[in-house]
Amino acid sequence: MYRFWGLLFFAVPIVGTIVYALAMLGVAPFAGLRLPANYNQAGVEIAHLYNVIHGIMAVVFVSTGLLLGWSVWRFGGRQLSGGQELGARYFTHSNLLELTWSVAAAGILVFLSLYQLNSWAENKLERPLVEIAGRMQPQPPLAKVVAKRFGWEFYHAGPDGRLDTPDDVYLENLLHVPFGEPVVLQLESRDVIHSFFVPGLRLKQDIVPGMQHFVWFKATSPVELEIICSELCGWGHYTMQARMQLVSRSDYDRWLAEQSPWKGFAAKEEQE
Ligand SMILES: [Cu+2]
Repeated sequence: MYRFWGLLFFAVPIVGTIVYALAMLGVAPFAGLRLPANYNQAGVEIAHLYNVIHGIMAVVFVSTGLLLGWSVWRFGGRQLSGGQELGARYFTHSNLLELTWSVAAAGILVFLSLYQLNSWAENKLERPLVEIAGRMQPQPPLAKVVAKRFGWEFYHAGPDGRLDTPDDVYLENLLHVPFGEPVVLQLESRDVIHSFFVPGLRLKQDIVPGMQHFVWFKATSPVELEIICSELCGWGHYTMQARMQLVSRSDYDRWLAEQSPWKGFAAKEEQE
């Protein structure tokens, strides 16, 4: 019977590894477990970081799983010469053990934080710059994304290029974005913590109520991508899905001019 439990424990790392390998090889139905194709210029680098972290996790997961299975297989139900069952040795404390796993975990975290330093700076700290009035300034957001329970509001800056003005174009659960250029989005939440996740761009950012977050990316193709919330935010969390429509810059400008509730406003201003 103990052998049976040992086999079950062995199955966890082995089946886990096989499923992971099948998913990575794109074998149906496991292919759906991996990330969709990447359409962000920085996505290759971010996907590489995912893989490094997965690699470290895989070593820990497989080695502890095998060790556990082997322990149950080897020692489970063994009897001493007197017929008494061999029990586990119990001790309350071991400084050496505590130190070992604390230092090992800290070492991995320090390595990861140093390893991703440049990617983090590029993708989370250094917002793209543009020249405004002769000075290089942080690029203004193309649209404001407002997360709420349970959906997404998208306010596209109108032809004046500014947010929170009357020419903004509002859409529910559909975001229009030009591809082939850096795009900045401003993220806000109406209620609780949400997380803006676009798997096809390898882009994810938590949204904390009362704060403004900015994300940026450079999409490569005219595709439609899925936007989801990846922070459990209530009973309807799973329904927080939206689409991101990537279009060319000229199509975007035309669409914006057509949709803007104040169309003609800018033209009239120019005439005066
Ligand atoms: Cu949410």
